[in-house]
Amino acid sequence: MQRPSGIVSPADVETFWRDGVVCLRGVLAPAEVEHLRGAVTRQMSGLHASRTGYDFEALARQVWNQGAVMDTGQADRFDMQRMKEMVRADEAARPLLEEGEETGEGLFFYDVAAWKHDVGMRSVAFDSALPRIACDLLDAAYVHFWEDTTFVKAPRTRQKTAFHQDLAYFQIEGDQCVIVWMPLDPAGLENGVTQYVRGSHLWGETYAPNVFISQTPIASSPEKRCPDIEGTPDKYDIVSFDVEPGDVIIHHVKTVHGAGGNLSHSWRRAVSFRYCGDTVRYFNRAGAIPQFGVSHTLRDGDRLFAVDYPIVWPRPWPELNLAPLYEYTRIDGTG
Ligand SMILES: O=C(O)CCC(=O)C(=O)O
Repeated sequence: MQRPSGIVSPADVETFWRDGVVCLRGVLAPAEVEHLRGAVTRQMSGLHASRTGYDFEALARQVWNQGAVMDTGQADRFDMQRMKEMVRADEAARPLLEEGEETGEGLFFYDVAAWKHDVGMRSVAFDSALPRIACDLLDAAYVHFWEDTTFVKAPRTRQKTAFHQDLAYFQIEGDQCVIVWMPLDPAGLENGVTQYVRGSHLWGETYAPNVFISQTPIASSPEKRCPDIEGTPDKYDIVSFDVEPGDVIIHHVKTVHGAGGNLSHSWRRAVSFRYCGDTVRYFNRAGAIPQFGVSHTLRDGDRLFAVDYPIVWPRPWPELNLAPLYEYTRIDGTG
């Protein structure tokens, strides 16, 4: 049944703050799921020409292969050669692969910031029930949209997503921030649904970003390495949910999480949205992953008032659709 727009129950709020993660069923309408699928299909179609799209499984093969020259096509958001050197220099690094035969058919597609050019993605990010849900969970006065990220694992993808904490990936200070993970296909452990370390948002730690395909921390981050969750899973209270398109899993920005590969015959497409509340401040932290196409001039400590981080809840009036207003916003800051 469709959840009434934007309503989270007190039990949902309690679960979120206790566990650092909550699964809400039937939040997105079928048409909204279709918008996301369309956006992801367009992103994937452009992989070879894209500046922001990567196949992390192919890159992982190159990282572990001594001779390989890193080939990222047109994508220039990460210095992959540097990343390869970082992983090589890390004595604890190991490939994070599901056991099984290497078929070469896998694909771990990663892309960001489709909201800037894809009205379907933008309409779900801005005009679905999600902004209000984020605002209610965070008990925020208002919420900004920070960014969308796409994570697709094709059938026969062995590459796992290394466990990590999101906070130090972002140029923010404060933890009034949620990440909404939306499956576009039925997802469970067999095809790589996300897994969360329950209560890890309360550990009082900030962990360095890692490179997703290995636990190797980004060298420029001053934060400590995330514990080896994959290597010692029994030590942790790891939770996951079997989900259908339309369901959403929302985690706190400090909740440690990761995902398996996808050895099943079905796709595991997912989009993830990040929302920040009013107490979050801009912080250009060392080691954070550079954002694509931002034009702001925010300084550390500033509130997130910038065209790059639209306020998406509350709306000037509840029925106003915000997505069309951003058609006219140039993302490169020149117009
Ligand atoms: O889908 C995945 O593999 C990872 C998702 C994730 O890390 C996130 O949404 O923050």
